Amino acid sequence: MTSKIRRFTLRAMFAAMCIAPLGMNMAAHADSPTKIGFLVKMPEQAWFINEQKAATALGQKENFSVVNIGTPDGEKVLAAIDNLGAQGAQGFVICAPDVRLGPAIRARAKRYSMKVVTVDDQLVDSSGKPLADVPHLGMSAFKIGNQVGQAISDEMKKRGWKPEEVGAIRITDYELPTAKLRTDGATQTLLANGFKKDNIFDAPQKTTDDEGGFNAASPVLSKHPNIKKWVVFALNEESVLGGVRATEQLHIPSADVIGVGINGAGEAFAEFQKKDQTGFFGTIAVSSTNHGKQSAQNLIDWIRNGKEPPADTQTTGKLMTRDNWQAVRTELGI
Ligand code: FCA
Repeated sequence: MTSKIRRFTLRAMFAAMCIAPLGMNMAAHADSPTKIGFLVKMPEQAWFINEQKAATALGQKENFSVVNIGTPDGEKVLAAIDNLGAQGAQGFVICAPDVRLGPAIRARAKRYSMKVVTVDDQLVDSSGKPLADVPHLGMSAFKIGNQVGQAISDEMKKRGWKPEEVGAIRITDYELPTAKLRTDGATQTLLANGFKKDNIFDAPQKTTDDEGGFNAASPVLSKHPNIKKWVVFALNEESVLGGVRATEQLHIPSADVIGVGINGAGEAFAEFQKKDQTGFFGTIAVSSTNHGKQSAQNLIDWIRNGKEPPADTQTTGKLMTRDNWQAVRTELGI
């Protein structure tokens, strides 16, 4: 009898030991917030810092956690997806270091049944066509480029510059479709406003940051010492700032330079706060906060409610200069 009771007690204890961790696990799973990744190509750039911050803040409000990862090359992207898979993440937002990684990224996400949405840079397949089944949110690139061209043209007129005496440094990245659309848009508007086609010089950049802009612009400036007035444009303000720094290096007076960027993030704010105006005239500000928040929201709604995000959301921008930057910044919640 006693041995029977003991056996029973032992069995019950054993059963309890087996069930307890299982039960705890299930409870932990039900309580633990949904987890997503937010992968960006340049984690040091203010634009991407803002996006990740906004996604994280939304997660705190809506009970999901965001794993922010910097993925400057293809290997890091794949390692990050593996890492997210191991952590049980259910999806990720990505701005990839190279949009042609599209099929590889999609395949790796599928391995872990993770959902993917892109932000800023849309993934493409091997023939350069956008991946239609990966929802995207990005700038209305060509239109924002048009705004860059208009801002430059207006400022040229205001300064009374004659088109024949002005050169343009077009800092380009033709491997990245959104970048090409932006500089194409700016070019179209400049030409429509009477800019001389022959005075536009291409400066291909290796990286889409200040250094990339500086290195691209310097040789173009050196090659044309006869041109005294310059305008500078590119896919983003970091690159334009690099171009403006190159004009400073050659002692071109800031009054003879009109640089207009795109983004409206930390570096532009720092530039507007300098005591004297530099060659950086302005930037078309887009809300990085909104990009981060909305792309994360789209992904979460997809994971939680099965609501597939719109295939392609395009955002708008607003000219920001020294005169209005604080107001625009507040308006866009940057
Ligand atoms: C690209 C650029 C970034 C930002 C983003 C919206 O990824 O590299 O600077 O402009 O598009």
